[in-house]
Amino acid sequence: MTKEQFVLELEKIGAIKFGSFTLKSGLVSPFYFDLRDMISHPAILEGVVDLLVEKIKDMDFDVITGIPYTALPIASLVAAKLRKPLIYMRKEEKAYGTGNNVIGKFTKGAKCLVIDDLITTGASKNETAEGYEKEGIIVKDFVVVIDRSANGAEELGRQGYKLHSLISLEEIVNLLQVKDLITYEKVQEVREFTTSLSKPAKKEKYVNPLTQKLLDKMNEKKSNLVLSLDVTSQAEFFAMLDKVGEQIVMLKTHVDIIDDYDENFVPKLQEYAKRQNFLIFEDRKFADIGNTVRHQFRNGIYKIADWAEYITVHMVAGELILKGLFEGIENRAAFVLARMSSKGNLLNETYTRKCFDAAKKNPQLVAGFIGHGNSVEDIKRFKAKFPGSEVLMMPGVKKEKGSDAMGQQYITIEDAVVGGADCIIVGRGILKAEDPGAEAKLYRKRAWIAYQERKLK
Ligand code: S5P
Repeated sequence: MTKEQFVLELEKIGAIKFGSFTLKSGLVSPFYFDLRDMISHPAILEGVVDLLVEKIKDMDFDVITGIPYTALPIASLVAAKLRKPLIYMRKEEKAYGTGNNVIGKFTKGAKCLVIDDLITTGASKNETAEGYEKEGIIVKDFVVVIDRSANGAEELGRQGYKLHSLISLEEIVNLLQVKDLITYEKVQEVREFTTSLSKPAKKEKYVNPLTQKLLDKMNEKKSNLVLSLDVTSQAEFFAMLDKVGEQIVMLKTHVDIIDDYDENFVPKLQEYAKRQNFLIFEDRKFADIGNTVRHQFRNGIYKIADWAEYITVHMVAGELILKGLFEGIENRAAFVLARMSSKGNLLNETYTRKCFDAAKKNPQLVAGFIGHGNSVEDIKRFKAKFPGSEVLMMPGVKKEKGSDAMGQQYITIEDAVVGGADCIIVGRGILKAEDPGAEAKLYRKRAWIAYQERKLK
């Protein structure tokens, strides 16, 4: 079957339609493609498989996958024809048993070619790649049957992937017009529609005032180093600040681990913050229902709301926790834990996406996200999905990659920042050094240089 015959067959079975269709987003589209029924037409199925085989047979890959559901049966036929192993990803992440989310046999480092039916914007393809990359599989190429996007290849290219397509929307409309199956006006309408999609309306980007405050302080102090001062006595706490306070843009506290906390602690901390010119961030990780976190933030011994401009929040209880925390309080904002650094943590991709959704709805309450990643690429993809201009704060950073005995995982200063960390959060890397002052200087210098270089790119 030729490409032209294939398109005409698709039109015949109603898989490609031109008219006026209201999409889920509310937009009215002049065309509608749905390739799901292709599998029930053996001649068409055979046709698309042959065309795909021809397209990819000389490409460099070890395994093939298809994105469920539409592309999976197609990918399995292609894999069999090319004598290449097929693998696929569960649609729901598995939370029990062996935890294997990829079905099929593969070796770590295998290059995987991903088949899908359509590409619209390219925005969702990297989620697929990310899932495989987490399992040690390398994804570089995507092959789609129809590219109906205006700039999908460009979008994927930005994320580090290459898009190949059997047929483009332009080819389809041209062919159908030649065959008198659609009018010239329709073709124009389609073109206008796709160009309008590729040019999102330019909006002034909202910047949370506390995000701005942090960015300003970073530039003023030429530091993106956040010290995690995890010590258990006031004496140690302030002795350490004497050594490193000048190097940091922000101090992260766990106030509840200080054995001899008393009413002198906060005023003294504030005096240091003013003198050494840093911001205060209490890493309290609020996670309860709105009414409870409201009190945990304002009341009790620590009265965190009185002195910490930035706090951490787990979104596990739902986004109304933000209302509970901040209602009636000004000049305070959250860093939402969208990913964690600890081994085996339960924050999966769906959870991360929900954190972004919650922030999108409450931009005035969220200054940034806490996140981590296992490589520069991994962090880049995570950061690319931030809903607005939030900052990425990254713990689990040391001079060398590694881990501790209690699940903490470290990546290097440069990997963190090149990937997208705006600030690095460092605890033991500095606290346990022989000369914490000198070590803080070194972390500060390396992180700041990496940050400047990233911004130049
Ligand atoms: O995912 C996370 C989130 C946070 S806020 N992983 C983390 O390690 N943290 C915090 O960063 C953690 O509570 C600790 O205070 C700091 C890392 O300390 P380090 O000694 O391992 O550098």
